Amino acid sequence: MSRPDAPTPTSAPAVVARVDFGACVLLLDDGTLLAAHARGRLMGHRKSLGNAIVVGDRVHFERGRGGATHARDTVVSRVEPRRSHFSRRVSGRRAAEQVVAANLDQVVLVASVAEPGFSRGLADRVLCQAEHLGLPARLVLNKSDLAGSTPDTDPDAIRDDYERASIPTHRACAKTQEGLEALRQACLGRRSLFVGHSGVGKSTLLNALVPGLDLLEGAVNEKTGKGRHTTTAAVLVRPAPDFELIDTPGVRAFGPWGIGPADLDRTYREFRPFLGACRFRDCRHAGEPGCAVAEAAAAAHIAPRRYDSYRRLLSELEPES
Ligand SMILES: Nc1nc2c(ncn2[C@@H]2O[C@H](COP(=O)(O)OP(=O)(O)OP(=O)(O)O)[C@@H](O)[C@H]2O)c(=O)[nH]1
Ligand SMILES: [Mg+2]
Ligand SMILES: [Zn+2]
Repeated sequence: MSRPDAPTPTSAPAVVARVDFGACVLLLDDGTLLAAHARGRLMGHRKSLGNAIVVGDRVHFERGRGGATHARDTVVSRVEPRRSHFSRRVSGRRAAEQVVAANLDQVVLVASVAEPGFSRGLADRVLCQAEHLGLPARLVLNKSDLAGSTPDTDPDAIRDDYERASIPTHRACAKTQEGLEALRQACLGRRSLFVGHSGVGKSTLLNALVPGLDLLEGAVNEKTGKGRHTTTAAVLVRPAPDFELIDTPGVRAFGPWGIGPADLDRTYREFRPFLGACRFRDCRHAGEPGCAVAEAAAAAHIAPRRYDSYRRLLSELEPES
């Protein structure tokens, strides 16, 4: 017989909706939220990176005596193996992985066409990372009410580049609701991770997709048009069974993790038909003679702006000589 004050093990796992090192908020299958903390040994020696338990993890927990709802009394005892995850390089000089969220079905990269302006570098890095990790990705071009007519402010011009790369792209506006129904349809039946620069409207889009949700939104800086890092921690919401959205804090710069210079070409989906057709087997597509990828870009079979971004990212990934 167990002691009366022993914790009661529960078999049904819960999903981590929020986590701050060891302190978690768990989302139970019936939709209730429960505060809990993780056992020290679960956190491991790389505790400071916070990778041991991330939003989206499926965890087992034990309730304290009397089924108490106090965080101190509910303990996360086990994390189930992840079926997928999204990660990035930690910010700063350290070379380490930061796992952003786990058990994902897709990455929704949110960008805006103005305030802040579209950043091709960030978009391509996030898309490469998703591709590298085997996660489907889509691009949302928000704030279409602020659209311009240059290649980087016209959502239709941007969309053209990405759709040619087989990346589904949404022209959207959280303000006028443009494109929101299509985005909702694309997120139903899945768990989606929303990522992007600060101020592009991730939280506003989630609020628009989920009636009654009240995530904090923050005005961009009037002078710089940049966001103010309003969302400070990843949070998972489940408006309906099988419909889960994860909001994340805006990224300042996105460093890919685990992608070497030799892997990069495969993470640009539209390059694949041309890989293997270059004159040199180890061609990096950076100006070598007889390069099939460069020829495809010159003939506009590959969007030249995507090829330029590949070359830029490649030069950053290559060790300085
Ligand atoms: N004009 C316009 N403004 C929008 C649109 N969507 C969001 N905004 C505004 O953009 C600002 C930033 O929105 P947030 O939702 O806080 O942006 P975020 O991406 O969550 O930012 P972080 O939490 O800092 O990463 C707010 O003032 C929103 O009202 C849109 O479609 N059009
Ligand atoms: Mg936000
Ligand atoms: Zn080549």
